[in-house]
Amino acid sequence: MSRNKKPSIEAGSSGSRRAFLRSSIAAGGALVAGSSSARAQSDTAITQVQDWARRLGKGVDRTAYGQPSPHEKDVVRRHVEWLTPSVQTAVNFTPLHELDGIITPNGLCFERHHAGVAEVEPDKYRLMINGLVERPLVFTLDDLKRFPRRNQINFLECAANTGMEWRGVQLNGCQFTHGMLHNVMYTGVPLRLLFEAAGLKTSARWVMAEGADASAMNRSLPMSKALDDCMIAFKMNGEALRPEQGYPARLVVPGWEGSLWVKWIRRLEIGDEPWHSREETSKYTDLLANGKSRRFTWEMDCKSVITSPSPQAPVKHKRGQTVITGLAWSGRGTIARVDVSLDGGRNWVAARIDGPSLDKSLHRFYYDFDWNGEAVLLQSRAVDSSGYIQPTKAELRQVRGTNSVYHNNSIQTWYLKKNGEVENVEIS
Ligand SMILES: Nc1nc2c(c(=O)[nH]1)N[C@H]1C(S)=C(S)[C@@H](COP(=O)(O)O)O[C@H]1N2
Ligand SMILES: [Mo]
Repeated sequence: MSRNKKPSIEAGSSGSRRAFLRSSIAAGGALVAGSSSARAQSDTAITQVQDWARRLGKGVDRTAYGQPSPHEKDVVRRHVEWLTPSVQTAVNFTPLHELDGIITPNGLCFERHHAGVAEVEPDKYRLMINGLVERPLVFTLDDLKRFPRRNQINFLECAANTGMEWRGVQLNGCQFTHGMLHNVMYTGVPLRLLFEAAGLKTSARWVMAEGADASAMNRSLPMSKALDDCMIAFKMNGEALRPEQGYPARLVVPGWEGSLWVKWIRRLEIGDEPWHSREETSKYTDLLANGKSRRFTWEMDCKSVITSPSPQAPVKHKRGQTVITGLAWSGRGTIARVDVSLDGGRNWVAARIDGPSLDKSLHRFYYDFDWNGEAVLLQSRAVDSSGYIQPTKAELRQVRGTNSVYHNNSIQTWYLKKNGEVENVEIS
């Protein structure tokens, strides 16, 4: 499947590159002003009074939940037909190419279920803490809402995100290659407070988090992480969790792989060793080149992707001022810098990070450039606050082989063609 495309693109020296950038900024301004002034003389969309200004607008909606403009009807989650044999053991993908900033709107957060969306009744919702505790406890939702709350913005990435690209290029669009990712502000109760209420025994080392859905999805979590920054969330971006995201409550495990973020959470059992459940043995382990499996790859490595231009977000103009934008994130902290390459990784220029730089949260970056209309091999490379540099696909394969599905955090290449179309390619 891999297509080793290597259009010949000149790699300029850094001196001439600086000169190019300087002149391109000036030229970019002129180009935009040029096309805009042509428009000012001939464009009836600005000279004529439009229909929407001739009559009163639609009245205030007095009851309903607000919806996006009908013109945005294509901004939706999508799935890949061959990937999901049933709608219950399924995944869909966040339309990253349509979004900006760092927050994922609730209705666009990708979903991953092992047994469909559990329809939990909030009145009958219960969370139990048992095992190595002084006082086993059962909380209602109202009980949980009486504990002191915390707000935090965190990304959730499924370990399988970009997994289909391990062996070669497969999917044309960052929605499909990178869209098992969302970034949400959660409101909830720190696990530490709930465990204090139950009283941990001195032998308490591990937590088993179990969901109320039919898969009873469960994972083992080390106590140190649980006490550090995990919480039971009941709100996302200010409103109640969506059913798809675990209504009425889910586990938040900042920076760690998505399968640990148990939805519809019903039980936290405290133990002194891990449980080695299905989702941490036969699944969510990494098969290495020597046939051995790596277990407990919890932290999500530093990663980035250009979200536009990208295969689903082609460039519509012929040349001139162009916004390159994307996302960068790391399970180990914040993003220190993002570099962008226009020539498949030979030369790099620093991108501009804009918006909040928060721990274990998506970061938004921009690179504003003057496109000369020629083919470009676009890449982004992130460096996190621990100093870790996002690897190339070749570097990752050297260490991990090609048997893996999970934890592919390699640099993505988009081939921007002269006609503005963008294709997913791999360069060697
Ligand atoms: N109870 C339960 N929790 C679950 C799952 C599940 O199937 N059941 N899927 C897990 C996986 S594999 C991922 S990647 C995330 C996905 O979270 P999302 O659906 O909010 O995107 O939830 C995790 N929590
Ligand atoms: Mo996942």
